[in-house]
Amino acid sequence: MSLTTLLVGKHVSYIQNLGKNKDLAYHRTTHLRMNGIYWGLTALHIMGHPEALDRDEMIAYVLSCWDQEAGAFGAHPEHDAHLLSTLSAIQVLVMQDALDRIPDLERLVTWILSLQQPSGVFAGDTFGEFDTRFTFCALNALSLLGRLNHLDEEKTVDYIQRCRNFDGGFGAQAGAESHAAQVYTCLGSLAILDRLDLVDKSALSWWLAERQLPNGGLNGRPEKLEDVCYSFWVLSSLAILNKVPWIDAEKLTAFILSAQDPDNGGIADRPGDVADVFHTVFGIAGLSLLGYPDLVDLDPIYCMPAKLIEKMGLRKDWKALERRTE
Ligand code: GRG
Repeated sequence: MSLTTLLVGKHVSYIQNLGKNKDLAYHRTTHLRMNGIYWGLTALHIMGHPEALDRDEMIAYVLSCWDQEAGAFGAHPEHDAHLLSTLSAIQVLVMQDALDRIPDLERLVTWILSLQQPSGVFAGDTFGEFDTRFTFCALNALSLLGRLNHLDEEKTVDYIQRCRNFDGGFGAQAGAESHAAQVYTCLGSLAILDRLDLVDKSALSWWLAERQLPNGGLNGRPEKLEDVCYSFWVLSSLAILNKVPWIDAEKLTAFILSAQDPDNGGIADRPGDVADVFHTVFGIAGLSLLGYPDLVDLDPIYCMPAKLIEKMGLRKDWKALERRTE
């Protein structure tokens, strides 16, 4: 079947149905539940259906994930706090205009800052794994909370610089291979801190543009397969660098649309695979940055509705493609 348009109605129902079927897969993904809510709600916002999920129920769920011992959010009730779920919880509360419902803002800020390591990188939780994903989560969260001024900026920027490679890209840790998703976290972090002057924009833009394969899809690093999620990690980075036109938009749009499930809705990593909410949001986010008709503008740094970020005074100097009208 040839898929040439975005099946908005199908994707809205797909997201609405996600929490309804409490099968084994549902229970096996509790560690991703808070992220899943953020992915679903963001996709709904970008498709122009922000009210398709029950607001009160969602806010109550987010608050039920507050880890009283740590002073931050877990992914599910009774789970330990983690930066990934904490950022998602904050993003959901921002989109639901309920940031003032955070049980203890001061403890939350203190917990986030406590995860910074002597090298400047952040850990995801108190148990130790660290990389630039968590640095980005910390910066994004502190920025949304209006508390960036509490950060040791020099130490933070210093570590990100150590993750930059000869090809212009960034890896997960100092010395690690360049990867498009890590480019997003490092570039997004530098953008939030207004330190894009430290980036080799030309080399990085070339490296990002070279992620497009002959079938139109993007990969995350050389010699790897295309995946719909890179439509966001790569395009958002190019938008920050004002270089989205370096991608063949028509071919990438066709690739993303071809990965939709025409029966049950949702978007998969690539055509023919099973859809999931992660690839659904990042496919739709990519389409928004490509100017796909009738979608809502997405802020590529915060991966949230652009208008909301602008209203909070956090808009930076990025550029997506003009929205088409046909
Ligand atoms: C607010 C959008 C947003 C994000 C928060 C958690 C985070 C910050 C960003 C995650 C960035 C990241 C590292 C995503 C992983 C993407 C991915 C599919 C990685 C797969 O890596 P490999 O090595 O796949 O399995 P490849 O494609 O290289 O074969």
